[in-house]
Amino acid sequence: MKTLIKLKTIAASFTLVIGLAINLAGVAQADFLGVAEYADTVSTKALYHLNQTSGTTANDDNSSGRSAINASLENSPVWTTGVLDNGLHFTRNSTQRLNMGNVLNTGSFTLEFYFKWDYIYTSELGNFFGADSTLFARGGLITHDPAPATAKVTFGVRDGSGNWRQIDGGDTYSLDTDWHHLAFVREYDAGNNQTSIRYYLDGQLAANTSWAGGYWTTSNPLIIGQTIGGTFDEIRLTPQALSTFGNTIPEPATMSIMGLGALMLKRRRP
Ligand SMILES: [Ca+2]
Repeated sequence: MKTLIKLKTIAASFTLVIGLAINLAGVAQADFLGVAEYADTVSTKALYHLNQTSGTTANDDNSSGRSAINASLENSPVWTTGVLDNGLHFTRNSTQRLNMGNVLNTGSFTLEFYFKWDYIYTSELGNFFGADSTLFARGGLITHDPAPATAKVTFGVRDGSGNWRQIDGGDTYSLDTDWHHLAFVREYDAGNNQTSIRYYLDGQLAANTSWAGGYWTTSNPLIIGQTIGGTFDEIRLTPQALSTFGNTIPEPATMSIMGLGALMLKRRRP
């Protein structure tokens, strides 16, 4: 009996070690999966679930009763499987894009989406989004590791003098070819005349900077895609600076340690 108990203890310890290893891997990878679509609210600017299968309009979910801002598919991006139901795919180095119109016209905003990068060539980079001509705000991939296929994300906006203020993904090659949640935030504090920009990967702050003064304004449309290759889903624009994003959970590897922990607790009961 003693031997059996000991074996059980060893087995439990072994399970713990394996579990921790899986958990650490999960933290390092930090993937998050969407578990539910965002609910539209009156404080949302635009929300695209991208669940259509055809057509050249991405319908804004304005079920809260606010005015709809439907977006236009230009140059034939392709409806495909997303992270939650359907999504929209853009071919690398093409002109395929989603035109959201003049929507980046608030001092503070949060643009977020799920993205699954097509890794095909080592030179494959590009913008997630941008505002045409003056490019007053943009986010994309600037460099990536040769192998495995991981890339560094950049986010920049022009300050009040027109100079670029840019953050580069916390100097880590953090984006791989799994689904990820990305959020780009500009916050303008009118009382202190201070502007901040932040980039979040899978709900975690990855890079930020701030400066005294304001920001460059534009009436150009917000364009999603156009150069980058990959699939977008669940695009949401909020005219506020968000720091939490609601509907994300740890990837299954991280969830597994929670399951293992629960199992261990159960087994330790007399
Ligand atoms: Ca979707």
